Amino acid sequence: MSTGTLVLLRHGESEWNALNLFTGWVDVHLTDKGRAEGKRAGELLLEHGLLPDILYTSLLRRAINTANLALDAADRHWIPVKRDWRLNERHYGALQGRNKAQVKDKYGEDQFMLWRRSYDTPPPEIELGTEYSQDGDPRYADLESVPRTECLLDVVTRLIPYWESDIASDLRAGKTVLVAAHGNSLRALVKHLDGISDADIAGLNIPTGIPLRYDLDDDLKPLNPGGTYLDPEAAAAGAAAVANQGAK
Ligand code: DG2
Repeated sequence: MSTGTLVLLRHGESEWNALNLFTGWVDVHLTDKGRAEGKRAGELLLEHGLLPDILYTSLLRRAINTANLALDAADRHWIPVKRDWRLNERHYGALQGRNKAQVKDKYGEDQFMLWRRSYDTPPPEIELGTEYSQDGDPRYADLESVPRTECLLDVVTRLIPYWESDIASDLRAGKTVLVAAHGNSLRALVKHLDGISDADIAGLNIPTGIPLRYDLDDDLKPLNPGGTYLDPEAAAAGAAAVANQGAK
């Protein structure tokens, strides 16, 4: 049996993406634009004959709802779903709920980029019991402790074992696998797939709502390194907008 196909999808624009706020594990809704992006993602899947056999999502509604809209548009709303916290966005610590441009102005470009894009420097920890912390949230009841901040290395550390134990098995079984997740959880996965260095991953930004296809060999190494966006022009514009998010 030949190896399946992987499709990565960052959720459509969220309310906090639109407000330029650090989001992390805060469970915000999609905007109308984000919902339209979800539907368009499904139309792209259909146009390219990329019909998912199984969906993986985080536990956050922006990824869950984007995937539902996409699968509905692709007539694949009925496929099995697996949801796991390990696909969640990276926990943005005490930055959750804060405006990106204001954080950049207050702490300077270097510190802002260190928190946002360095591989191993997490933002300051969020205080337990505050508005945007997730302690006590029932969806994380099985975790030994809910993160209070994470850097990208932490996301790689939690996500890759799940990739190996679950997602990779479905790909080895020849399935078309849709993974609906987030800017940084998908950066962690792409880093692993494409073997991107700790330094170079800083320059990689993932646009909202555009499916990214990976064809994989038997060792699950990409036959198309970097993947192939189903709408490359929109993806380039979207990635540039993400890179520029501190500027607004
Ligand atoms: C964004 C990513 O995550 O932000 O948490 O603010 O994909 O869930 O909207 P998403 C957030 P950056 O790391 O690009 O600033």
